[in-house]
Amino acid sequence: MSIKKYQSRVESLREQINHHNYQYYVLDTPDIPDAEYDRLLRELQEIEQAHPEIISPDSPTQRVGAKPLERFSEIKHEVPMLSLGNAFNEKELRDFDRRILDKLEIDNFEYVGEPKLDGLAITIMYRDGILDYGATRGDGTTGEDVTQNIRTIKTVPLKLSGNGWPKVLEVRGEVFISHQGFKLLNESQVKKEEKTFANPRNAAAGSLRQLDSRITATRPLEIFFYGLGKVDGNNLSLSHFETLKKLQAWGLRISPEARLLKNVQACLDYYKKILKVRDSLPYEIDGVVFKVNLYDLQKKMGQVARAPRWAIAHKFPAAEEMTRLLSIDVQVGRTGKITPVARLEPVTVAGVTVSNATLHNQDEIDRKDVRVGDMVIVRRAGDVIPEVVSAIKSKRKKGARRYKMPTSCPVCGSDIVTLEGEAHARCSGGLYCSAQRVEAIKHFASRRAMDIEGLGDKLVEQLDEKGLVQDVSGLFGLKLKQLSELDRMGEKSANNILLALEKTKSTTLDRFLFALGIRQVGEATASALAQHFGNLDEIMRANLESLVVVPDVGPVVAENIKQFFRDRHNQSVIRKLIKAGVHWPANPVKITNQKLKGKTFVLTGTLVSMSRENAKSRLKACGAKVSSSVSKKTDYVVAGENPGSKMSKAEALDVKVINEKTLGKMLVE
Ligand code: I6G
Repeated sequence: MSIKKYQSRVESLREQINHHNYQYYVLDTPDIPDAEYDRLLRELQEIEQAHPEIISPDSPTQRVGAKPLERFSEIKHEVPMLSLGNAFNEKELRDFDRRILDKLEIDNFEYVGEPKLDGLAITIMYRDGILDYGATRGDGTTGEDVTQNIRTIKTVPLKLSGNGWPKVLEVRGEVFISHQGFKLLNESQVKKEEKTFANPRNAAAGSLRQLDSRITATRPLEIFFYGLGKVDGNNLSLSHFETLKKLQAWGLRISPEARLLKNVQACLDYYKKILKVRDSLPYEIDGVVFKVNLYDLQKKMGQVARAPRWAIAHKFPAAEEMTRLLSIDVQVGRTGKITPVARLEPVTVAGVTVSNATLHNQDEIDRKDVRVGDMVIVRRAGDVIPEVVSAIKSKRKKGARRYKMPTSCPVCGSDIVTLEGEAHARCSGGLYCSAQRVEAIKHFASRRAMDIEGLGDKLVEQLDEKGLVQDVSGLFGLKLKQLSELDRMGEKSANNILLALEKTKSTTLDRFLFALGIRQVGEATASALAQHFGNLDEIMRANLESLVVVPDVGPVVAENIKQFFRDRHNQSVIRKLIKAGVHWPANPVKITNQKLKGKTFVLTGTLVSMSRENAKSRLKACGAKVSSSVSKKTDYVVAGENPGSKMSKAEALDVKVINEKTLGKMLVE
């Protein structure tokens, strides 16, 4: 065959195969027999083998996997990958709808409903219609580069079909394995005498995170696309539903169950309908997702922490099973919280083997009257920790005794105390208790906190057992020799840990605050604190009054923050961390928009929640002017404690006077 001839044959074969892939995988309506499809693919493979120079990365033959990787590299998501808030019942869904109605002040808008697959979120970037890379969700900001694996998924086009796609198109979806795929995969694992998977989700996760993509290529991974990341070069559409239709036209498989719904009642009907057909769907779902359809409205709703305010997952009821309660142990958490854990005869609940479940606290155990030896009902809901729901008293053996929690910590022997108003008991050992110490270090090193690569839970446990770290600051004093003498640790890995520690010294105030592990201070609160105060000193010095001004911080959280920073030991750890070189940019106040542009503020009296300098720089960051005297041109006078004459002048000139709390809100909203 002449070069020209086989080139045109190759093009024709690729086109035909792509067309049949689209019919088969996206539309679910194959238009040729399998044998004919196989013949076309084989012919293309043969020509490409004979002329390797014509192989292109988007050829349909290029899905077989590539050389194994040593590790995945990281990919930063330009548009963060959010997670979804949950509604567990009708009321919570109606509350969600009400929040939207109130905020948008309209009473007529549509939703889109889609099933929520029990899989893994991924993002795929297409540039000029060609698959560029694929990444896992990771912590929402940074994921792992799993391009080689994504390329092996037959339902992922290597090249988009049709036309009109934007130059840069990042699409998001859920990777999963169907019930049938799971069954065949486990049968094949048994045949190969390899480990079987507990459920389709684990199988999908294990397959997607395979370093050897040739193995991934043998796994029955599938995908549904449900949204967008970064899009450039073309205005895609005005609504989510239109986007879904476009994605489908470009060969990206969307859920066949996606529906446009006219109001919250239609959402509730949709939920019931999908719940009814749940067991007959070929894949596992754990609820449905509702999204406001119009992008304009989505934009107006915005997001809170890491979840959009315009979307929600309405979860299906949890699965429940019966099993025997063998014993009750207590676990000590990072903050000393004591949790009774039920050790159970293993039972499969919604596809997952459960042998431990939480009993929450002594009150719950008393209320449910759960006793060792009882047959109990265990519930598992999605990714939530399984719990013991109730005991079957009719099956209780004679002599079964009520359970009482120990009065001293099983790890350090300190007293267990229950503070007034708290449901949970706590070990009073503080960082003397190795369980708390270890958990605090694990948290500090974790991905969302300081993100110390390679410093996993097992390693932290070893460091503690060998007495190598007394608190988190000790990590930065570790020596190569100490690390390389640990189990399963060579000099190279030890060196990598030291490099990772060095790297994490350069951090952000948000991360650092979260990493400290202050009770009830999650990522969102840590961020709010960093943004509000601007620097650590002010947070450490803040009193309760000034803390409660911060969004997300109520009196209990404020008390926790205050107590944490009042503690001498914590102060000393922070000093040691800073001395070791941990640092962050001086002022993380984000100049994100100019929402107060053109407004003039005057400050009077003593501000308690932030220093005057900080208030000024934050106002300026938002585009406002800060003036020292009140005039007719002043828009707001901020009155702190003991305001001076500026306050009376403001009143005389009819200038609006606001308090610090209102100022705090204006700065962050
Ligand atoms: O995790 C998810 C599953 C399904 C989603 C999602 C979804 O839509 C059908 N949509 C969004 C916007 C997000 N997560 C953040």
